Amino acid sequence: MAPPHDDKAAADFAEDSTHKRPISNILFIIAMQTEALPLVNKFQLAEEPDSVFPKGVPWVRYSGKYKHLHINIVCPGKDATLGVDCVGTVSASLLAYASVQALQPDLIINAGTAGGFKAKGASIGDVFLASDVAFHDRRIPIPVFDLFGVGSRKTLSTPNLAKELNLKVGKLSTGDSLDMCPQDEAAILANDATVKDMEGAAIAYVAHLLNVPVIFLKAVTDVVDGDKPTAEEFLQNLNAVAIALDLAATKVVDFINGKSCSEL
Ligand code: FMC
Repeated sequence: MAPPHDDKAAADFAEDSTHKRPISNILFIIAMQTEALPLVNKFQLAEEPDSVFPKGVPWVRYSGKYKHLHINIVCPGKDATLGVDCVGTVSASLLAYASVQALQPDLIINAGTAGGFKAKGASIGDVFLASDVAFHDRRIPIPVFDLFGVGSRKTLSTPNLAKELNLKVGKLSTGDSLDMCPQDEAAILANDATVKDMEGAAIAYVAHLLNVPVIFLKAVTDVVDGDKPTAEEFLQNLNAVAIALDLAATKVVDFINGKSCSEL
């Protein structure tokens, strides 16, 4: 059943029997290979050459067993022409859709880096669990279409996970740019976001369409309301923060092992 939109949906979700079954199949969706590889090594996953994906796409899948869990990590891979990771909402949505169809996960984890707002308590290296996701660059100033554009959703409620692992919890805002123009800034403020990324809300949309619970683990590589240029700070911190992210993701998986969604 879908990640709930509101309190009633959340209550229905908690009642759903699939929600009470132990989780056995986890799908990580990770935008950048630098973010994914430490986790691939940690779980001793193997790259799957017999791809479940259409021929010719750059998407990469690693899979294996860790404790009682089947784990798949999928990445959008490198752009065929430019050789860089296919970051952003378009690749993330396509990959999420194809992966869920092929792999039928019990739970999706979107793990990745993000910009953080120090005014909302974020610092470099913090790992956040997102309580809510929304878009900040889909401006449609027509009644109701405006709300569709923002696409605000609650994520799967995971109070025990947040408490046990001492993770910070905050709202995540998604857009297709690394930088932030004044309109995006106003929308991020309206979304009350602590962290911003380029994939989260798109993956939440697909997860909702296909009725799969999803959680978001976002590690802060750059302080958006700080004084350093974002791109420079992002590149400087990417490797170190990827390690922090992967440590947190490992603890999350260890916590999930043997539990159902309703116990998170
Ligand atoms: N703004 C938006 N995205 C990011 C960010 C920021 N300040 N820092 N790190 C990211 C994430 C995005 O989700 C992309 O996958 C990648 O890192 C940057 O291209």
